[in-house]
Amino acid sequence: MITLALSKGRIFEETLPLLAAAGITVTEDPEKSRKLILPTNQPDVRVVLVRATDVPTYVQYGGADMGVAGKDVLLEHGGVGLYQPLDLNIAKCRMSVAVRADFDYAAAVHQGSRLRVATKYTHVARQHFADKGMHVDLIKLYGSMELAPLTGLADAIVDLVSTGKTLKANNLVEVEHIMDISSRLVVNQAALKLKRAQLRPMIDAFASAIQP
Ligand code: PRT
Ligand code: MG
Repeated sequence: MITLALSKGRIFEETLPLLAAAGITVTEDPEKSRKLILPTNQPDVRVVLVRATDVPTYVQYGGADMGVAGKDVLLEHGGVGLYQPLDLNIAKCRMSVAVRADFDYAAAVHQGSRLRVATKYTHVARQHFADKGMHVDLIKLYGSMELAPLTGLADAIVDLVSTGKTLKANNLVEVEHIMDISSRLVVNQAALKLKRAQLRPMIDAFASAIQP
């Protein structure tokens, strides 16, 4: 049995064409079903639905043989024990620093002010500001980062941006682009050895279907 860990929503949707290239069709709709284990047209392949941030953990400990996770999630997880053979070029976005539209970020940086930064991505944020030689106080949040500058919780946020509509709707502006983000295929290293005959052709099929 091959178990593939996916998160509901954009990662699930955007992984479907790659699965199709490997001849795999998920036979139940996760938005309609309450099942957490979804069967496929291949009796020896199943999909488990987990939170996006839990995908690397499932694969690391062998709860799943493979999974699809955002670079953001992998950088925070650390990638220990994971083989990352492919950038699938899906669920693309960027990680950015954003502030309230009326906040003069450039001046604050120039003056060396100690900024409060709220984010779910503390590892990436710490590295980014350390590289710039900036002193920041990081505040860990688990969601709705956009609210932090609006309520005075923080001066800035580090968050993912795709269309920019969420920032705009909350009167925030992007002031720094930290990195581009896409999702990767992650494989359990032991599974790759033990189930190589099944996994290798799937990985190759995914590779052949990656859109530029
Ligand atoms: O939503 P949930 O709390 O369950 O978990 P999650 O947010 O970790 O999962 P999900 O499915 O939303 O995201 C999975 C992966 O998709 C992330 O790890 C990213 O790699 C990738 N991805 C791509 C995004 C976005 N685009 C994105 N726009 N993840 C989140 N967003 C959010 C962003 O955080 C912000 O709140 O969408 C909002 C901004 O979108 P725009 O279009 O308004 O700019
Ligand atoms: Mg989300």
